[in-house]
Amino acid sequence: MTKEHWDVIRAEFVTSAVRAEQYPKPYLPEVAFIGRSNVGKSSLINSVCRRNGLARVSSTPGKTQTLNFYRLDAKRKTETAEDRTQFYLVDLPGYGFARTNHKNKEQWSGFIRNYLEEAPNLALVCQLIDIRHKLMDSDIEAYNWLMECGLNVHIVLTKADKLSKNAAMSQVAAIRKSLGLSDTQITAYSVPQPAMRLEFINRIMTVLEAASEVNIEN
Ligand SMILES: Nc1nc2c(ncn2[C@@H]2O[C@H](COP(=O)(O)OP(=O)(O)OP(=O)(O)O)[C@@H](O)[C@H]2O)c(=O)[nH]1
Ligand SMILES: [Mg+2]
Repeated sequence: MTKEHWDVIRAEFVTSAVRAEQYPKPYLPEVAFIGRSNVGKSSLINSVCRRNGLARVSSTPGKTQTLNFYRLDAKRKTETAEDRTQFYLVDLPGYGFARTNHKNKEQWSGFIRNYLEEAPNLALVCQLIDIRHKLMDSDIEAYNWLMECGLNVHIVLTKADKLSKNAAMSQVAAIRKSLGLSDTQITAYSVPQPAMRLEFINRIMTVLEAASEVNIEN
């Protein structure tokens, strides 16, 4: 990372929502995290924000039950100035047990679908997949549906510490190929390995800047 990288310097929980009128104001660009239950969405938010306990984590699937909005302040030092901006991270309930779990099915056909299909400020969806597993039908279904919605998607392969470095790299290559992604649309991530954090934050910021979504002040 160069001196000019972005870092997240502040994060706070703003609100939980299940209906559009509960989405927070002021509107800011949003980055949503989706993936199977237990894949590590809430843990990734805590890692990006460097705040354990900001988003609730559990070893039991189904912990997150609402759309949870976190407001982040990001900063970048350039040679002549200091840039600052704000955006929301949005933690979503997991998918994957929708077929067997009535409540999860209702959430996915209801407020989660509404949010992803209609959110006008949604600049990027990070779809998380456990690096140890092959793509599951529910992952492929979700990915195809996000594409149909015309959303920008970045794939994050979580729990990279559970594999050797070589095995992790092979998984990145295999999933990249199956989904037909470019190099910049997929990253591996591991919460206990903080070296990946800035790389990931800067991938997000590149997308937000390219979409001219962020209001950069200096
Ligand atoms: N080893 C390892 N464990 C992780 C990592 N990320 C998350 N976990 C563990 O995975 C489990 C699930 O994490 P959560 O962050 O609650 O997962 P979630 O996707 O938010 O789950 P739901 O809210 O139920 O959909 C917890 O036991 C975490 O400690 C990681 O990078 N490495
Ligand atoms: Mg969660």
